[in-house]
Amino acid sequence: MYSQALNVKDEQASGPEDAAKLARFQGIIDREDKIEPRDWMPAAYRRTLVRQISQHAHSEVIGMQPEGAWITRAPSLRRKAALLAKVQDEAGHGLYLYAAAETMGVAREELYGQLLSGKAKYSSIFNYPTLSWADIGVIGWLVDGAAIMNQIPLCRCSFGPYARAMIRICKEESFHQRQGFEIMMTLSRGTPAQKAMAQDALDRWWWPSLMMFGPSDAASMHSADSTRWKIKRFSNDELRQKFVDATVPQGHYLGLTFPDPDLKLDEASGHWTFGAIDWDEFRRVLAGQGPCNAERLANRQKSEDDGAWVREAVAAFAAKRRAQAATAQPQAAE
Ligand code: BYC
Repeated sequence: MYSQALNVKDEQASGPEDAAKLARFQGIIDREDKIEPRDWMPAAYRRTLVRQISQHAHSEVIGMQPEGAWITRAPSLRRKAALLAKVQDEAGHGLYLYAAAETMGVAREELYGQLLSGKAKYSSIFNYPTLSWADIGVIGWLVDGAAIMNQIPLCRCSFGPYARAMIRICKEESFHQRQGFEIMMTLSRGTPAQKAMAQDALDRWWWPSLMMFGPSDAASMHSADSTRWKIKRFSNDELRQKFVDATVPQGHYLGLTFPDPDLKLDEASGHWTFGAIDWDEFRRVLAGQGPCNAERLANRQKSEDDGAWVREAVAAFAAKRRAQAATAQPQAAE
């Protein structure tokens, strides 16, 4: 697989992309077949996928922190077991996604480096703090709900390894969403203090959840290419609207209100219209100035440093096994 990926790189390095290759490539996409790592692809397609898949992987890994902070404080053994499983799933999603990015010939260490240096983005949503147990419910309900809305279409993405990784990820995200909604149901049917906690969490997480879908279509610089290449099947605004339409009735079912005075059902279209998103806040968070950006990256750096000895030990062990195998083989042949 690695040599296939190198072939892709070599081909890209060998000169301008000719029209015949581009036509073949776009033909595969237009027929709804998959582009595989061994196939020729334009450099820009590869760049976009490495960018998106690795940022997605970073989001899963950084996304473990806000919820991980509540594992020791979960209110019951049942809640603790479910939360632990969810956070472990997120580590697994990160691994599938880094592996999908690696099929394009980029080293995982390079991608980690981009995250730690602040060069690569991860989802804006994980730069907000989890202040109460209700935040764990809201993350499952809204954050995983938004993630599913965005990720189900990615199961049909044109790049095979990404599409296949997304199928399993989406199955697990669906469990995550349900466990979050169930926490919200319990809290909103609980004591007045529990219901107030659920409402406060919704108030704080609603707008950041809408920002997860990315800038408005007019400001989305990658959408045109990604749509042509069938990486994106729906625009940022389309997915945001689908999410609002699906989620508002759920919130009303919980007996909660949304922190948006402009939210109303447009009877003619059947869609919920909503107020203006604070794009300045979005841009600040992306620029590293959200409430928790520094903390998230510092924690990630600490894990990287603390794990260095494990990586060294694993590499030394693997080298020893290789050396043993090399000396053992001639004897076995005698
Ligand atoms: N946060 O041209 P655009 C999860 C960036 S994890 C940060 O529209 P594109 C979960 C964008 O990257 C959820 N950055 O871009 C885990 C680009 O910057 P660069 C993560 C954002 O790629 C644990 C620039 O803004 N999901 O599910 O066409 C627990 C311009 O945007 C954001 C994924 O990663 C943002 N919210 O569309 C629970 C899904 N939005 O790269 C849950 C895969 C935009 O030029 N990714 N940017 O520096 C995608 O579907 C697309 O990349 C996006 C953006 C829709 C996010």
